[in-house]
Amino acid sequence: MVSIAVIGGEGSGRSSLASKLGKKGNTSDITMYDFAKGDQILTIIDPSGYPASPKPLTTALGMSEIVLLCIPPAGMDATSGECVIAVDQLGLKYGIVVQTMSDRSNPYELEENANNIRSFLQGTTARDWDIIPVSTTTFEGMEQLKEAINELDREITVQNLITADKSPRVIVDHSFNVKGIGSVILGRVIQGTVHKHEKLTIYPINQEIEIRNIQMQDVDKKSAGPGSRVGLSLKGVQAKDVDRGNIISSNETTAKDIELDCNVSKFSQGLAVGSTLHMYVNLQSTPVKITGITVDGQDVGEARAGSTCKVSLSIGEEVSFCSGDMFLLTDLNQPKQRFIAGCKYKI
Ligand SMILES: Nc1nc2c(ncn2[C@@H]2O[C@H](COP(=O)(O)OP(=O)(O)OP(=O)(O)O)[C@@H](O)[C@H]2O)c(=O)[nH]1
Ligand SMILES: [Mg+2]
Repeated sequence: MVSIAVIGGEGSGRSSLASKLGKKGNTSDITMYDFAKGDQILTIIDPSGYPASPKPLTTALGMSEIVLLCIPPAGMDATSGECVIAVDQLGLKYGIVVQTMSDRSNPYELEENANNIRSFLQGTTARDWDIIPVSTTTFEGMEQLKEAINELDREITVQNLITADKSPRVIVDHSFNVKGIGSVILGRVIQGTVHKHEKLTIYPINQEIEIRNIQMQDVDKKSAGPGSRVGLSLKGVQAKDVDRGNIISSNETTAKDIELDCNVSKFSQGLAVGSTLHMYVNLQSTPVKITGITVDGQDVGEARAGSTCKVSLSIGEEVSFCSGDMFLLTDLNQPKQRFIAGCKYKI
């Protein structure tokens, strides 16, 4: 069971690829596709509202373990560059570059593009990703792509098991009321294992809940381990009070003012005290104001592109997170590259 974000620039073939990997389901600013055959279960997420807004991209990435980066025959552009920067700042390691619409290309162009892609990915978390030419019209490369996804899926499953005994964390991506059942959320277990009848808290609204029932692929389960996509029915909270980005857990930090360790992107204008940015953490999203920057313990007014610093942020609303979670700082007014910094919270 693995979740896959299909990302890339406008018209890069994302939706065509997603629709060949699974069956279309829920649509909002992201579109979900499902595939289930035997014990292979894939959830594919197309950030349909990107690049107009960066939020669908951060949502899709926040919901996924594998990234498919779509690059059309025209090659990389500013938007695919922005996608790579987001992947790198979030520290995402598992992915594949898909050279889409390969039927419209030729071996020389594909090879030249692959070389350009490899050089752009150097020094990023995507540096070792396979590059696979795929056509959704002739199906060239589809089998190879599916095999590469399976291989990553196996690797991720092994990694996930390491966290199975940690305290559970479920990131909510949908919530609704079901007649006769009550509040139901859809989400992903990103750590630990959730059990039926377990009592946990939903953050940041800080509401105690009990897990009444667990479903995976519409089948009732007693528990769900790390990496599972789950539907949970909850006692103790109303669906209307639950938002995308809420976290079901036993131990989150909730704050409005925080200090983060920050890597400022070399493809940015840097950071400045007093500026207002947008912050994404897991599936939460909120405006933030930079109230302070320190470099080597010294207060400074600015941090240069490509540098590291500590930033103090005043957040528009309470957010919940754990040590090690990745935060993205975004400048929505930048015309080309909006992801300014990747940050980490350390206790
Ligand atoms: N020949 C060919 N055309 C393709 C292929 N994949 C996509 N296309 C076409 O390319 C165009 C863009 O594909 P989409 O899948 O809509 O791309 P997208 O990235 O979802 O585009 P937006 O959501 O509009 O940004 C469409 O007209 C597709 O029919 C392919 O493998 N071969
Ligand atoms: Mg699309």
